[in-house]
Amino acid sequence: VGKPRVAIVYGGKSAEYEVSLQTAYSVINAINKEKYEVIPVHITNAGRWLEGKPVAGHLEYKEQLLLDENRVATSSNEWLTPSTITSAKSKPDVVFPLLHGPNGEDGTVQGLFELLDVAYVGSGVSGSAVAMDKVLMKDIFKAHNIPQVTYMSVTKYEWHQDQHGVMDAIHSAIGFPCFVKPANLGSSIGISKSNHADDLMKSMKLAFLYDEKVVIEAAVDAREIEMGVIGNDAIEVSVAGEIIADSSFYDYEAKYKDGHTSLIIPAKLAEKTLTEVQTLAMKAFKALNCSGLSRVDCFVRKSDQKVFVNEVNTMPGFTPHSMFPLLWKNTGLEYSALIDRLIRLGIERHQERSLISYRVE
Ligand code: G1L
Repeated sequence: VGKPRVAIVYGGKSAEYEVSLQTAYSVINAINKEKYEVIPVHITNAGRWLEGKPVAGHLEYKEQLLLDENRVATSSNEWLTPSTITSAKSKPDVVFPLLHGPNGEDGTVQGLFELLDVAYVGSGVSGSAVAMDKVLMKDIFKAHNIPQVTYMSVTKYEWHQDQHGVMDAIHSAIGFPCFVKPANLGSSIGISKSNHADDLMKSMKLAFLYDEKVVIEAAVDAREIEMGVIGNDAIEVSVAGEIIADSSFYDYEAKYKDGHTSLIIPAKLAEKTLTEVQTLAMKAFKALNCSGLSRVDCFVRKSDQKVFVNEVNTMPGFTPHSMFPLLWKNTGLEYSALIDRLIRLGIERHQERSLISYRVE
């Protein structure tokens, strides 16, 4: 019996292409190659899947992950085509999908792996899909009585039907200041803050450039606290970390996207508040049917320390310098050990599910 084969899938047709490549580079260099056979799979910008040779040693440059098409066997991506589901020739034992955006984080890639009956790291179809849609996510939190800030959602259709009616509804249900966000984007693109009714029209138009559905949230004066959750049925939560945004950046995107933030780990929180956010993080993970891992982002209101969940990210930043791995490092799980743990969780989930899958004897 050889080593388990781990396929690291990265690239893809999204704006996060570069981040994905950088993350794959970090993961491949950190993964225990004595224990696993590591196979790089590059999804090019054009959407082609290229499978490389197993990575034996340390990668010097991330450009090595581009896998020049000339050096790839034509049959290399056979396991990805539905007609070869049953031919296990090059099928990996587990896939590590480092993909973001419309083709990687909304459950579609997870669905492909389900059809191929291959284990993968992270949440399944429903957890991935729901966490990608802020409205679905919030509606589920509501059904579970999970505390969150006041919100409402508007579709582009409703907006075009009656802009002034929608503006009035936001005014009375949410008030100001509020955040206006496209429902479906993982990053901060299209998000803006409205301090007055005058800003709202502009914020709504901006958000609708990026999605058919928009969510409007009350802005609370709060600290931003994040935790990592790992596990399948039995789950564990990390220490809490705090994001401090550079207040000199007015623009939401500049503030959060371009690294104008600092991370404080562990966050300075009262024992009682820490327990509250950690319990909330695990509840949110369960409510969304997550598995493997998620980063749960919360608010702690400054005036009274009340805690709210903000969102759950099933595919958080994952370089050694990202919040999620740093939280676990601080909790006692180093990057390599974290990767090993997530791979085993992916395999375990697949094994458990295959035992109950539509078996007729
Ligand atoms: F496979 C995991 F572990 F579930 C996983 C998948 C994707 C962890 C983290 C990520 N992150 C991303 O894909 C990214 C959006 C940060 C680009 Cl690399």
